[in-house]
Amino acid sequence: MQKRIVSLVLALACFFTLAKATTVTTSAAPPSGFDQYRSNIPHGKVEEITYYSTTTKTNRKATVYTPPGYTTSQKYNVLYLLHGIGGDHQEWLNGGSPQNILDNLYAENKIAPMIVVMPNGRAMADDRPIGDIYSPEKQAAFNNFQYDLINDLIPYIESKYSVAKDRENRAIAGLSMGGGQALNFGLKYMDYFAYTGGFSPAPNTQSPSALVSNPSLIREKMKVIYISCGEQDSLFSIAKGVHDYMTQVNVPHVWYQAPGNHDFVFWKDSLYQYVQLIFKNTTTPTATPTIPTNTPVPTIKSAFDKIEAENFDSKNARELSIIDTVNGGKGIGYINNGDYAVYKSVDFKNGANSFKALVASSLTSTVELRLNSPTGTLIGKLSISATGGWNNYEEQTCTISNVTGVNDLYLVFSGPVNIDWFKFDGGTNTTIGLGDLDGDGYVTSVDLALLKRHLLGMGYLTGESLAKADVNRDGDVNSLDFAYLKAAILGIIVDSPDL
Ligand code: FER
Repeated sequence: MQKRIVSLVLALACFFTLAKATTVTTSAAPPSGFDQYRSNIPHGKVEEITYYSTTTKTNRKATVYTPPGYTTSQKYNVLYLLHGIGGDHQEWLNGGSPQNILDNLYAENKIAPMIVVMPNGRAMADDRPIGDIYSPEKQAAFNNFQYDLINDLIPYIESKYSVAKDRENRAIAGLSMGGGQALNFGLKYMDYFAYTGGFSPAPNTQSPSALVSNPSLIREKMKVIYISCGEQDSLFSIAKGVHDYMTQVNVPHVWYQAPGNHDFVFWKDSLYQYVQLIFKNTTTPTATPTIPTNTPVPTIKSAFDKIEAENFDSKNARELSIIDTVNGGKGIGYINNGDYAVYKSVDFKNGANSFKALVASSLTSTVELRLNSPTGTLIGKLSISATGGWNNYEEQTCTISNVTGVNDLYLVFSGPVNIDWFKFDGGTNTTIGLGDLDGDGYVTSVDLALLKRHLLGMGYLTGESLAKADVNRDGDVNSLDFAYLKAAILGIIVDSPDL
């Protein structure tokens, strides 16, 4: 059982890497069409609301998106999504297609249900973006909006919509001036918000040390802090400064930088990422960022195909190098006692029983085959007999035992040998790509949803997708697999077979 779990851990290694890191860099743009209207899916509803503000003593407007199938029999999370210096409550709707982005993500089962409230963040009597939009009064109104938000807008929304009212059900985010507001207010009113996102935050962002004046409290309370900025944005240094400072004082956050400008192309990408991070259940109340979705499953190679010796992922050796072999290919040579070479994510499927390598050597030596570390489980030992020369290649074999599933393979050498390729034999062909039920190359909440549907009898997995659902490889697809997969997606390393 232990080994099976190790397989899962390896299969999802990228998740765990990200779970520990405070920095996420992704070059993955959202899939094309992520912001386009799709006619064949359910749609949310967009409406304009008017509320009375005791802060400005005026009626103020906001745009509200309710998700597909909104019903008062359910309580919803709320995201407060803020605009930039030249915008108002319609800016996101006009430029950012948030309704399409969210509709599409709901259809793919990638986000938790949420209402999105897009207010006017310029809290002054005449809050239109007219005249000098940079004037000191207008900038002050962006700061003043915190009082409107806390005292007027949130109470209004919570009285008119079916809303869950805990801090863990409330998120804030914004672009540019709104990004500054989201960071300033999100980290100031942590009793109100457990998630904040600053997209290309503007100079209204507090200095990093003022913003993060209490790192330990932020660590304790915030579930997601997301900061992003396009690399060509003239305001890049503001976001980067906050990111660097948070890294320095050890405040977990998600940082997204990518080629991009101060525009909606970048903000739409940021929204797409941010909404997938928020309102995800974590099993502990401590503040760690939830795990980004769309993390690739590591490339897994079959143990039963020829593995070219020179394609090692890493090595521990002074001299070991890639050599030309007589057949025109490549191999490894210049090996000394104690050297090892590592081949990551080799899938032994249901088990191998022999090993074969094309080797050349004028001397005798041994190659130990070990799993997951240079001193890990010994699955076989190849005794190299002299082949009559460093260019006289011949196949030599040994028996193999004690291995199934995906493992990192360590070749541990006792002395010199040249190796062209190697492979294993004797396994039966079971499935790779554990947990990736829909076969899209990623293990995501979509896969979890498919498994859940299967277990509830709503949509039956078959064939390869069923095999991939047996994440603990015990031969059954059941709620234990669901627990493992969920834990893996949440970034919890499960090392106990008893859960
Ligand atoms: C500034 C540059 C940009 C500034 C604000 C912005 C307050 C905001 C830009 C935006 O919201 O798009 O110097 O000062």
